[in-house]
Amino acid sequence: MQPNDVIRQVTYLCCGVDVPVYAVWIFFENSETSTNGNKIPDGNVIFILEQTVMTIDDDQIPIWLDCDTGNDDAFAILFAAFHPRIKLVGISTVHGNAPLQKTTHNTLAVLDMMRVCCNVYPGELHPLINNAKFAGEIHGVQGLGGVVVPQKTELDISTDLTYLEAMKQAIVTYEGSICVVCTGTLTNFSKLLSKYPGIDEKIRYVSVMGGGVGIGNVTKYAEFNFNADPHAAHHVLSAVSPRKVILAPLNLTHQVRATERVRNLIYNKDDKMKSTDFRLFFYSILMFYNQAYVDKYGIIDGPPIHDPVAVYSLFPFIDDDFEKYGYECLQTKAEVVESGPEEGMLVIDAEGGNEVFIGEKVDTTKFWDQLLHVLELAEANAKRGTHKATTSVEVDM
Ligand SMILES: [Ca+2]
Repeated sequence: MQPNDVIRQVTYLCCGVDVPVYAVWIFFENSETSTNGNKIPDGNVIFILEQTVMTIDDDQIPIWLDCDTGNDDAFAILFAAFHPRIKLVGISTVHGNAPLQKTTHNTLAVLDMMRVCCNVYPGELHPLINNAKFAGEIHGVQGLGGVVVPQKTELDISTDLTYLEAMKQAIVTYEGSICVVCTGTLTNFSKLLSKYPGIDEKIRYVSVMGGGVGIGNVTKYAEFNFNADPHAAHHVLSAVSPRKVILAPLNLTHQVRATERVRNLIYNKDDKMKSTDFRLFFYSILMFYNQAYVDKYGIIDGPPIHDPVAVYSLFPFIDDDFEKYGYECLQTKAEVVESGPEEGMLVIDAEGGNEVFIGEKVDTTKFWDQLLHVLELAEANAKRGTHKATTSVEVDM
């Protein structure tokens, strides 16, 4: 092996349930053989140079993300993977914005694009009882409208465990400090509670994007995630211990709009620093999402960016400082209507259910400042790698 054989070093930020590592992969070009005489195809990963075990900082929050990767889930993944306060320990995927196969593939593609290696476990194909319903009007038929992700991803799903076993292992590993963030239907989390009764006692908080107080988006009464699997939503709100569930309902997320000003801070074609392909990816899915909200709801001042708000909502609780984040919430018993015309409706001041926190307000300027900072960190990580083009995306304008 000659030094000039090494043409690229790609640093992946790796995180897993067991041992997170930084792995440096060496690529070869112009080499016919390695030191042991084996043929080496140009450009393939052949060797892990180094692994450095990362320890969790006291200030970091271990998070398991359960998502149905559509356009706003992609921002939740970005936020969870790169916010310095967060250690993303694993991801499970679920049916929701699109069929499971697509939400899983989108998750892998977003991680690939950001050069993040994370264990991804496919979860449930269907709701507990109802037939699956998808949100193609908002997220596109593929679930990630605005971009065409590669058909083949570098990162593959993890098959060493089932998603339930993997979630349990992560929760046991980080018992007492781990938070689960659910940004899709609650089918997976409901199944986890059923399979491992009492496991919620080991979780610090469960932050959920879902519900609406007096408002809906798929029906007059119900928000999509709760409506798509109302039985799972009902189960989660009634089964998780009191004051562990934090809801980011429509009332809160509709305050966090990706306005034109925000969109131009994410991507600006006239600014060399802000006109990269990396930024174009997020801008493109945001613009598709924006148009969907204009067409379906007549919202013209920017789409609500629901899912990363569920990640962000953990901070006021973990820091025990609502004022710092301009965060306000309601603390009440809540439940979800399981069937009928009000299927999926969130009911507050309910006789049933446990006490939950329902977000009412957040300082949106501080939220966007943090998200834009995280975007910079993610872009810097992606730039460190010069990976093969299989991880690039085609913008579908
Ligand atoms: Ca979602």
